[in-house]
Amino acid sequence: MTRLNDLALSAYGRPLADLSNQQACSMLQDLVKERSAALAPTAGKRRLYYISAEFLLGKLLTNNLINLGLYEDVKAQLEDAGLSLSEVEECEVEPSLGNGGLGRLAACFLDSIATLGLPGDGIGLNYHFGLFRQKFVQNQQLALPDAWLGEEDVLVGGREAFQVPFADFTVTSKLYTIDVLGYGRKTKNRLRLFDLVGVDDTLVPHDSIEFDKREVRRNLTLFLYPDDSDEDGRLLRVYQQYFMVSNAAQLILAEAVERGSNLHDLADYAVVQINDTHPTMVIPELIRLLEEEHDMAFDEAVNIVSRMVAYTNHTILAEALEKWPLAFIERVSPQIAAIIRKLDARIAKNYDDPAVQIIQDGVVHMAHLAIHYGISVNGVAALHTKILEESELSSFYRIYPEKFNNKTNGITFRRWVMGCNPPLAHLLDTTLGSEWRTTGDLTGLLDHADDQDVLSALADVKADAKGRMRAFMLENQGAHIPEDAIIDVQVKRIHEYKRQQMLALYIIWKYLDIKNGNVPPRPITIVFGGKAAPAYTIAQDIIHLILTLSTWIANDPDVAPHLQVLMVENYNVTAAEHLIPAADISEQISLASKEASGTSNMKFMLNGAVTLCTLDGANVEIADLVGEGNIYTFGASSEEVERLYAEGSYDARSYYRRPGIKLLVDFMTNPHFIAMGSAERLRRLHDDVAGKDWFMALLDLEEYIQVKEAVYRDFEDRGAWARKELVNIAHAGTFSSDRTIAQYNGDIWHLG
Ligand code: 26M
Repeated sequence: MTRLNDLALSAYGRPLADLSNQQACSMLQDLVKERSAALAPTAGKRRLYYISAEFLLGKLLTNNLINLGLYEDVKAQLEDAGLSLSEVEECEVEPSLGNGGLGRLAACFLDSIATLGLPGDGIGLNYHFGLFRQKFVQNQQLALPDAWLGEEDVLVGGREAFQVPFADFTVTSKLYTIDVLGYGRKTKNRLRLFDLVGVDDTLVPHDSIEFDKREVRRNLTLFLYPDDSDEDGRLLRVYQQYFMVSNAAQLILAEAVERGSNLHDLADYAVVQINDTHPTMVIPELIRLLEEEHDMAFDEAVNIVSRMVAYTNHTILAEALEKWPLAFIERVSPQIAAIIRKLDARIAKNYDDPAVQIIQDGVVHMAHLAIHYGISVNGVAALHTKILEESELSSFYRIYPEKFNNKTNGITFRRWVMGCNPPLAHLLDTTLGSEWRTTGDLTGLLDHADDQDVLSALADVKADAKGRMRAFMLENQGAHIPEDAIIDVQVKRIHEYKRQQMLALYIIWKYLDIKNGNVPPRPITIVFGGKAAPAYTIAQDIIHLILTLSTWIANDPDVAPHLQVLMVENYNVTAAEHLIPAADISEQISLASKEASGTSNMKFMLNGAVTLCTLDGANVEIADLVGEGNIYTFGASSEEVERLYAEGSYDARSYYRRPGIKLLVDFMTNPHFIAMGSAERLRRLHDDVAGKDWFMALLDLEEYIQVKEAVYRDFEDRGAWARKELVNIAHAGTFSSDRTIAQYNGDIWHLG
């Protein structure tokens, strides 16, 4: 392999040992670029296009070095020169082109598609500002623009691509490419990111994410999900979506023709996976292009497109199921609106169930369009798919049972163990041999469940990860974590259904219990991380509660030595890579039925955390695999929850009135506590939890407290805990995204 020292001499005229971290970082990025430029694109007649409004990539350097097989060698050479790869990679800015689970899933999928050698590319938008950067000021979230592009150099190409016709004007797009490498593969795939020619970054001030939303011709690709709390923002989203799918459709047709398609056989050349409903307009856009630009009859175009599009559903939350007023679509593209009307008319003619119409009261239901005119609809965990079939989408399931299928989510082991936890990867190699790196099979560990050497090596791996995490928290925000603390983590977007507020109520309980003299045997550090949508008031209030509790407890000398509450600032993929390997306990406490799958649950498990969870999403599958004794479950079942909603019979007040619960909820508004924070936020959250509690935190709170106490007690039996860790890792292979992608390919895509 290349001598990095020679590279340094030729690039900077200095030996490797004299490079700054920044210089070493750019040099390695160039090396990766050169290596990947030499790889040929994965070939195949039929190609997958994974269209997604989000790709939450995270830093790319380590991942690319791993996939190119250069990682160990580069690390060693850097170390010989007195540099450290982890410090070098800190210079890289992470592309945060996603909000959370759905965007990170897309990134894991690209890695697996390339690793399996399947011909498939991602298509999305080149947002100039990724998900906002989160700062904490006065214990509240401040949202700042994330100008990742200014500093980054991962994009190649940037060629003018297509014309996109909007109602009142036509724009030109620019196409950027990020190479996607597979693990140990000689071919590559690509992430195609479309940008707008003429986009104007100066519309965004440097200290705020507000901008003029009406200037579409200059702002179209500036932001990932501009705030959609007002009409201008929502209209801009429709513009973005149409821009994304028009480019996607034009690219798909051009490439199919290049590979020899006559377009009548397009479905043999391309298959499109639409990631949630955001790219659904690709259906009418493909039809439009086949009709208008390629003289195809409408019926034939509809027929072809309906055989090449598949839809993934990621949520049952009504507010996240996209519905656009037809009038909006009309303003963006009258042709698309006209095609949607025709597609709707066919459905209206054939089915009289009002629940399956595409246009209802002038509103377009994007999911309905995708289901009627696609080959497949899948949920992302077994329970989620069952809920889609039996309740949320039951009217569709009755018409098209054959279209429904489950694809339980997965995570790429390259990033979520090899990249973020090299000591664990090494232990797996020495215990099992290195085949797990490609098969994902870790069950061989079960043969070592009582092997004291392996268990103690596992304890060392965890201690090591905790050391790296403590250093990260110190560096990131000056937080000191005690060395022997139990690490209990909830990281994910802040949302009422995920119930960060329930963990906050537990913290209040624990605080009072310690005040009463019940001192835990070792310090407990509870770590939160996550961003709240700027327009989502209650989520902001929850952040404020957590941060205020953090300060309150840190200031109490009776409690601070035993209980610490931290919230990592600007939680992102990089922070996740530091936190997850260090966790002892993985908090997965959504209200049953609401979390479609979850994927951090899988990342924690793979890194040896024990899960504390409700029976929701993929937690159900984790529980089935690891078995009782290796997971802690609590709370109402999804059936109970669905019944409570159906009957409208959940009464938050009746739980609030229980003295043990009232004490905890009212703590939020106790005059001393409130004096530390914002009375407005704390009162609003208090009243919401006590009076409405739409996601039923109070319903499960008492059992949650009991089970959490049991978890902490069990942690003290260090031998038994190490065994639980091992069993969890051993079963994590099921959640490799390589498995998920092999299933998508076998059941839906049929590539290669
Ligand atoms: C919609 C309208 C306006 C603005 C934003 C949105 C929107 C953006 C992202 C709605 C939902 C979005 O993402 C949903 C998401 O991340 N879902 C998660 O998907 C994961 C991968 O399948 C699952 O593991 C999680 O359970 C699910 O919550």
